[in-house]
Amino acid sequence: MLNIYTVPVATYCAKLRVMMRHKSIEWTELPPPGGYGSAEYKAIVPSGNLPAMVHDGFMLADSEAIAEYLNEAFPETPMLPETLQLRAKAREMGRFHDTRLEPAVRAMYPQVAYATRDAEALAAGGAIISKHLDALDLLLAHNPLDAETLWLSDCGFAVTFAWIAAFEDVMGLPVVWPQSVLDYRARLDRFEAVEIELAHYAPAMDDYLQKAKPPAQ
Ligand SMILES: N[C@@H](CCC(=O)N[C@@H](CS)C(=O)NCC(=O)O)C(=O)O
Repeated sequence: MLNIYTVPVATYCAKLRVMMRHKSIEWTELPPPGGYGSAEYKAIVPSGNLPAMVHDGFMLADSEAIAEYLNEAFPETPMLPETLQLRAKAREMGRFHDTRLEPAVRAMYPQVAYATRDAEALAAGGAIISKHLDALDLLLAHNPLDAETLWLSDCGFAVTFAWIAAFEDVMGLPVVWPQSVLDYRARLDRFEAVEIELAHYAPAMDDYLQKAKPPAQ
């Protein structure tokens, strides 16, 4: 039995759901018992982080550790390349997402609420995200991974691109997308697992983004 602890809006659980859908893994989603950061939850997941997993009694936290574990535990439809060097390149992309692009997008969460939004912070955040998208443009230009396959490293990008686009839409986040990144996003969105997950995730994103709207006159 595979239990995933999460909350509906969690980006990194959406990332995991993309991979679990792609590999046809069945899972049960649970809220952290006692709430996020509670002593009750830390008794199960000592770091208190989300997402976390318990698979047949084995607990693991951190989406990338979980994704790699599940990729091996459920070997059908492998999502890491066969050779040492290509696997390393896939991990390089995944780390770029988890440690650079997504944290820059997450840094914009405090700007979502219309009432307390700071125009300068929004502009500065957009510039940082654009800088990371430029770096991704270069990474993609040298990316040796087969473009017809959905890799572990693709799952986070598919979700984070949806957040960047939503932030552009609801709060005018100023972002410049290199054409190669737009093409990459379109390519990811064509995978069924990505399409299904983004449709499933949209209501949680919409709920979170309600506070971005100006008050009704
Ligand atoms: N790199 C982590 C990031 C996950 C993450 O940021 N989770 C948030 C909730 S959405 C969290 O647990 N924050 C509290 C903390 O880091 O202590 C992963 O991939 O799992």
